[in-house]
Formats: sequence, C-alpha cells, structure tokens
Amino acid sequence: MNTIDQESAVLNDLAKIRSAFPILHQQVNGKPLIYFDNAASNQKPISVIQALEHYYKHDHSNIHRGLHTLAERATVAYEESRKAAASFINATESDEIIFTKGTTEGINLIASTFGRKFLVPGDEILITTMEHHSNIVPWQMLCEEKGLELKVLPLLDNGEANWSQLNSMLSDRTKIVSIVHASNSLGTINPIKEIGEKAHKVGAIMVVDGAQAAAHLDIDVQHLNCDFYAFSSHKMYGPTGVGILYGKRKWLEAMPPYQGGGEMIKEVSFDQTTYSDIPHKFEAGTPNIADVVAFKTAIEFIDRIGKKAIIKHENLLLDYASKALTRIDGFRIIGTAPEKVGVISFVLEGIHHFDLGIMLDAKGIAVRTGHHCTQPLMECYGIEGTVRVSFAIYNTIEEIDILVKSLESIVNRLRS
Ligand code: 7TS
Repeated sequence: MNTIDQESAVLNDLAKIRSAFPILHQQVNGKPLIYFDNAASNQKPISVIQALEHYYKHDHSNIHRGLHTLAERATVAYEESRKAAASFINATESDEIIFTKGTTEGINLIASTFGRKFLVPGDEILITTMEHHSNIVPWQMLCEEKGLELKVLPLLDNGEANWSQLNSMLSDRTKIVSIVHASNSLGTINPIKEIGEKAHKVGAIMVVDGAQAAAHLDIDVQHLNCDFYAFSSHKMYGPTGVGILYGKRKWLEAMPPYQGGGEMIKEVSFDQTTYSDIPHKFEAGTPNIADVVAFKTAIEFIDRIGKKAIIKHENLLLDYASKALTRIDGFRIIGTAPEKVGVISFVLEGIHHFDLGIMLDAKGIAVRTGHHCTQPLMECYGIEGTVRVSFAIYNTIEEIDILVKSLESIVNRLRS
C-alpha cells in the first residue's frame, strides 16, 4: 500500500482500527467509554495482546544464556525487537538501542553513567520549564551529587520555550542539554535538531525525552543528530514496562555500566570484572522479555497505519477540538504553540480540574487532571493543574462532540 492509500485507509477505516482495540468496546459508568488519556498511556491493539500470549504459550525462556531451542527462540524474538526499535527511529545500528523500564529509567541511566563519568563541579545542564519531572529530578540529583548547576530556559505565554535566550544560556560549561520533544502538558513540539546544533557548538550533548513524540511524530535520530533519545513502549500501543534508550555508539562505549549483575559481563573474578559490549553492558539481569518481544508488534501496528496518516488524523482531532472547546464560556487552553501534538490542557473558570475530571468520568470520559508531573510548569502559569485531553489514532470527531456537550452541560449545571 502506498502512503496515500494508507492515509485514506485510516480516515475511512477508523471503525476497523477501533475494532482492533478490545478495551474501547465497553461501558464505563453506564456510558460508552471515551478514552482521552492517551498521553498517560494509550490502549493496546489485539495484535499486541496476542503477541504476549503467543510468547508465553510457545517461546518463553530466559535469553542469551541457553543452548536449547526455547532459549534460542526467545533470544531471537528479543533481539528482533531491538532491530525493529532501531529501524523505527532510524538508528544506524541496533547495538545503539538499550531496553529499559521506560523513559524515566532511560534518563536516569544517562545521568548515572554519562553524568557521573564526564561532568565535573561547575558544569551546567540545561533544560526548559516545560519538562516532565523525569527530565528534571535525575538532573537535580546529579547536580547535588557533583556540584553542578541546573539551568532552566523560560517559556513564552503560548507554551513555546523562549529560544531567543538559548544562546545566552549556553556556554562552554554546558555539558548536557536535555529537552522534551513534545510536552505532555502543553503539546508543544520543540525544534530538537536546531537546539542540538547549538548544544554541539558549545561541546554539550543533546538528550531528548521522546515519551510523547514516539507514537505521534516521525522520529529520525540520525537527522536530529541527538546523542540520546528516550521513549516508552506503553505510550505507543505497546506493553508497559519497556523503555527504549537510543545512544550514539561512541557515548555508550565510553560510559560505565548502569547496574552490575548477570548479562552485562564478559568475565567475572574477585580481582577484576570485564564488561560486555554494548548494548548488553547496560542490560544487567533478566530483562522484561515478553513485553519487549510484544513491543515489536506495537511498532508493526504503527508502521501499518503509517506516521503520515497518524499525524494527519491526530492534527484533525486537535484542530477540531481546540476550536469546539474554545466556544465554552470561561474555557482557556494552556499551551497554544503553533506546533503541537494532540494534547489539549485546559482550565475552566471557577471549576476545579479535579471536579471536572470526576464529572467527566461519570459520563464515561477518561481525561487526566492535575499537574501531569510538570509542577514547575504549572507554577509558571500560576495554576495547580489542568484537565488534559490527549488523542490517539482511535479517537473520533464524534467523541470530541460528546466531550464538548458534556462539558457544556457540566458548566451550565454548576453555573446556574
Ligand atoms: N517524559 C514525558 C514527556 C512524559 O510525558 C512521561 C510520562 C515521561 C517522561 C515518563 O515516562 P515513563 O513511561 O517513564 O513513565 N507522562 C505521563 C503523563 O503525562 N501522564 O502520566 C504519565
């Protein structure tokens, strides 16, 4: 199928796509479920669920260590997922892919290994105000341990970072620039390639938190020329408990291991231990084999639809919902950057976001409420939290119409 056919297949075949997600076909609180909490974790197609079942029914064994047939099958399946992940983000080679628990662990791995080895007191790490806690706290911990400084690029009112200040905040002391590709609270898409070029000019590495980008944007790590790119399977139709950390070979080889144990060694003696080559050097112990294996099926699901079609559909939902919701009295979107993924964070004047979340849930609509693990960002807007609606490929215009009607009726009831 060419891309145009794929595109129309999605737009015409939404019902078919939805039928691949068993969880969507249920009533919640007596109403058909509308799932708008995709930025937290999206739902799993039947192919991924079946891949998990198939693995445990037919192929399970521990990997890399056994000579028997099941050990070989499990190892091949696990390593096939690594190849699929590499090709999904256009990494040069699959050895540059490390499996972790999630984006959070990926960033912690970089802080604990690259950070501990290469940074010295007085060095600086640069992030932005819109980062998720998992791209703040690991750096704060490293700063405290090593006497570093964490610098934070401020935002403009519309939720873009104030890139005009970037040059003045970078210096030869900057060693790591770590930026979210797409913000989970605002939706803002950041210009990673351009930031990376500036970071590299001062000798810093470019780390990307790709948690919200992997399922929604085309990712090409060679084009972005980033040094590290971390993302999570569970936000891209795959199982929970699997993260993917891409790192350039030259860094992964130079970095010390993250954890010690089985799998990550060449030889162990009480006098001296030598470590495995990458990627195994960073994968101590028995990994999450089944979920990694099924993750490949999630990549295949995304590839079958095609990123171009996904982007087109989610942009359509974003535009439609942004316009329709803004007509509600007292409604304000937090995050109106021109380049956004399908995330709408909002506040409604006079109504607490938690109350809205509970009332929407009573109507079968799942949204996220709170600070979304971006407390400094909320503080910057002078709010405690928002209601967040976030889209996936299976969401529809009809679901947005129901959301708008539900919010209107809540507003009318509470304000009358
Ligand atoms: N970075 C971003 C931008 C995220 O949105 C998240 C999770 C993470 C990192 C951490 O990913 P994890 O898979 O390691 O947990 N974001 C959210 C969210 O917005 N609501 O729940 C989890």
